[in-house]
Amino acid sequence: MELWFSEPHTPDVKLSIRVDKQLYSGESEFQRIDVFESPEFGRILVLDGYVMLTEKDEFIYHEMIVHVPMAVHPMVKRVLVIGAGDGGAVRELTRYPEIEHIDLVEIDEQVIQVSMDYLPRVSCRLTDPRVSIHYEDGLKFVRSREDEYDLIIVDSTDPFGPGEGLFTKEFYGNCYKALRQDGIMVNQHESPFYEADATACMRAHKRIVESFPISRVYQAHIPTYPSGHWLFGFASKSYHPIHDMDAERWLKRGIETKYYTPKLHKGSFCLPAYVEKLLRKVEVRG
Ligand code: AG3
Repeated sequence: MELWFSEPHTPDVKLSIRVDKQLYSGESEFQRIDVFESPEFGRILVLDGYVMLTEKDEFIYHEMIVHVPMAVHPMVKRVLVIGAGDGGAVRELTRYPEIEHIDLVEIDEQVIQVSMDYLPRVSCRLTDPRVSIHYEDGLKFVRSREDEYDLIIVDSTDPFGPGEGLFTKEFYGNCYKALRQDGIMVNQHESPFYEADATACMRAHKRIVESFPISRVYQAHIPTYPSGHWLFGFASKSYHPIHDMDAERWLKRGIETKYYTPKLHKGSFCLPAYVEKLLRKVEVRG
């Protein structure tokens, strides 16, 4: 008998991955959590039916959400990570010795537990002494923070369900306030390709543009996400994502990556014409 996991990407398109077995299935207070084992992608973490990561391609997402801002900001000491209970973003962050403290805010304790139990290659640095885990709603957590972080990473789910609040104007405004005067915020920005995702993407971009003086979008190819073409947002109070990126400084650290390179960093901000057009539509301040 063949077992397949499918995620609908639109009402008319789905991605199916053959699985050997289901390793975990549970219902938390917030969502359904599943873990599968598959021959092509290794283990797969699924929340409410949506692929969050697979062992085979998670390096792309996690390297791009972490190393891009880290190569721009000259001295990151305090980081806030919102969502990301799988620990992938934290794993990449802990490779930087200059980072002194990481607050990880995850609403769902069960996601962290399941990742620790079934995804050790991703969650392996959640026990780093610099990491404090808070089981809280990210939206509420940032409300009370001011002038505290050099970098905020918003590693949310899609803009519905528990992650919805992490795409609001209020949230981005509070992130701005929680950042120091030269802070950077990066967020997972959905895909520009299918209509519903593109709408979410434009909505998020509009709100970020209204909240930060510098706001750019960059891209990566993530095979298991809808359309495979994924965007990230780079929002900043003072640093420019390309002009302030110091390739030499980053390379000197000797961090070994599988996807990210300073050269790719620059290229990732060069967007296809149709994506530029989509974003431009909402960039007019008003
Ligand atoms: N968070 C963003 C996943 C979005 C995927 N969407 C989908 N499959 N429809 C990933 C969390 C990784 N730390």
